[in-house]
Amino acid sequence: MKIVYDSFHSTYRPTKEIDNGKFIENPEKPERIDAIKEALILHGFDNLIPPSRFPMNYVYMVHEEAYVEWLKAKSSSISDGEEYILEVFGYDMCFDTGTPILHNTFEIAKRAVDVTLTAASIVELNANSVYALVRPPGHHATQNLCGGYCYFNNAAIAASYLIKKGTERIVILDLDFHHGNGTQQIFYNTDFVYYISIHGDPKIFYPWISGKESEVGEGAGEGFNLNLPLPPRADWEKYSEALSYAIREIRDYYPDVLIVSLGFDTHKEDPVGKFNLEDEDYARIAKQISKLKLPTLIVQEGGYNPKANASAAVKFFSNFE
Ligand code: SP5
Ligand code: ZN
Repeated sequence: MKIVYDSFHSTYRPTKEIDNGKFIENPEKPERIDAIKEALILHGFDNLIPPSRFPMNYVYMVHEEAYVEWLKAKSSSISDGEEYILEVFGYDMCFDTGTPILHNTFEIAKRAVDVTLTAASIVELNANSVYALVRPPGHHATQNLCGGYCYFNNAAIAASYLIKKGTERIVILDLDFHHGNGTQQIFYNTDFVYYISIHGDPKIFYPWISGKESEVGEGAGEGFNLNLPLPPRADWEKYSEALSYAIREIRDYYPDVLIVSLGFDTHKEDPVGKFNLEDEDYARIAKQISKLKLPTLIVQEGGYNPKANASAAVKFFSNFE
């Protein structure tokens, strides 16, 4: 397993967000990712690759110029130590109050894109699986809005990169606890990318605005968007039904590359997600995915308990070929 990792992420430390009108601690912290890195190294995964730099045009394949410019200008207007949280919806290009802008948000979000594109470029050269161990996450970021701790949609940018390089069919399998509203939006009307997501039912859980089974894609994309919402406290018994269904869909579609948006906020010890998966279940998930024998790019999304992230990641990658 090749892992692409950039230690620079640890300089990015948002501290707060607004939930229910109150400031709460922001759980999207460096420790989430570093706990995974340390645990994987301890278990013999020592193939850590630093990112190369990629030009901004790959970001522009997914995100609107006005949004990218806004994020850049907003970041540089914030002084070191300050955090800006959305004030005026529709003026600020963010859809929630959980996604602060710091002085280095733009730079760090671009570095996460570089990590993901480096991983994508290795998959392209025929490695069977590569892990982009990144933060901040990406799957909530839409064409022109940040949200859910996400600024640039790492997985969507990787998919667009691979398509530009000649890959014709891609599946993005999103296993984060939350629906990837951004990734769905970006590819909703195209059949190049088939988006499949298993997540907490948006009638109850963030992001609320998307993730229903009835969202199947439109135009050329009709039939290339599959949402599999699950109830609170779903355990392996419930989860595995949805996963088996998703795996069958992927096998039938037979993509050239599989991208997995992997969130460990499905773990029962996660403070944000509300599923009941256990360490051993991540071994089962990995086995089912690697049985597909597809070139696979795994992109880190959520997961907010560093200890649970670490044990889930060790189980996952020890069982992934
Ligand atoms: C990438 C990712 O996992 N983003 C997740 C963002 C989740 N934001 C949490 C929203 C919290 C909702 N709080 C519910 C109200 C209970 N007080
Ligand atoms: Zn999540």
